[in-house]
Amino acid sequence: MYHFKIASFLMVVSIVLAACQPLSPVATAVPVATQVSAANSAAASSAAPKVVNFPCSPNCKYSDLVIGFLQTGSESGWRLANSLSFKESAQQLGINLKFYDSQGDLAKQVAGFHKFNQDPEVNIIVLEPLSVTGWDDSLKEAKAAGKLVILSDRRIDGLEDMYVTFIGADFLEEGRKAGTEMCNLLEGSEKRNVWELVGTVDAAPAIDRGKGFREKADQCGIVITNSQTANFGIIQGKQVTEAWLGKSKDVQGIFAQNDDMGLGAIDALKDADLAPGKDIKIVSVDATAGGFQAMLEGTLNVSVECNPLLAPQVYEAALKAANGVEQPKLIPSQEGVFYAVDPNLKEILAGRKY
Ligand code: GYE
Repeated sequence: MYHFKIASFLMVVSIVLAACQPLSPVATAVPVATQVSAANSAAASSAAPKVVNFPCSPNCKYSDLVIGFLQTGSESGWRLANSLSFKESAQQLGINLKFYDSQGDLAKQVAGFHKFNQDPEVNIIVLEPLSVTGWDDSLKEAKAAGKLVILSDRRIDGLEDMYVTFIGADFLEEGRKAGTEMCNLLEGSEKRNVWELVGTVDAAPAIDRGKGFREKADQCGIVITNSQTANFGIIQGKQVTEAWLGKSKDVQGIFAQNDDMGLGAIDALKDADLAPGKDIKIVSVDATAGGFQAMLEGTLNVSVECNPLLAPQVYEAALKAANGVEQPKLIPSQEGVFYAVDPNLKEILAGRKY
């Protein structure tokens, strides 16, 4: 029940945070400090703006940006840290942020996109997409409305010319790292049956991490004997694992596509009197505080980092876009891998923000 305590705490935080959100997903404005000096806007407005819809261009400042942020929901510890990164950085930089919580519902996220396209105040839209497809109309409408669009956290399929840049992780590489670690952990093992807890269906991290993991797993004789979505959630991670344990205990490893599902699996294994991290090796992705706690406890063996603190890079790209600065289509985030056997794990955790 240990992780349930951690996770319940994280969940309580998320539920409290979610509870603060109005029932129907509406954009909540984050208060800002306005720093626009009259001189700047006067100077900027005399010359033709470099970018349509930005009278201040090419001398825009953060306080000229009104950003409509389309968040996926509050499904995991990673997501909470990611939302906080956007709210806190907006406050620090004086950006007017309209935060939209899609509550894990793609239709609501598309509706939120339309709402921002129609909002005359919004000049930049940041999308963290629940799915890799379904954005053609939203992006066309944004272009017609002169809104600049930035993808954060997750990629979409194609449509590169419809958004400024994508800032986030290489999920395929995260999957490969996880596969390599599971191969190493099962090296001496006679059998290599692995169960996979998959993230939200059609979401880029779920698709790419699974692909990357299989690339490496196939090379070391790992057999994936169960694979099912648990929507990046701890509760579903536990339920899915319990159902599998009800049928068989012939498993040597569990690949959880995020820490939260991994914590759920660990609780299910404990309830079944199995020893997670020992009898059954566990590899997950995110490296959040919850994942670190489990590694320190020895129930999680490895967590591949996925950095949620994307806001500073996204806001920097937004300001450059407003000022007409060309940017690469992909701006990767920096990430590592963390091990339960690392003697410095406690110190590392003490210095982390998530
Ligand atoms: O791994 C998971 C979250 O999109 C990278 O979404 C993100 C993933 C992350 O729910 O914890």
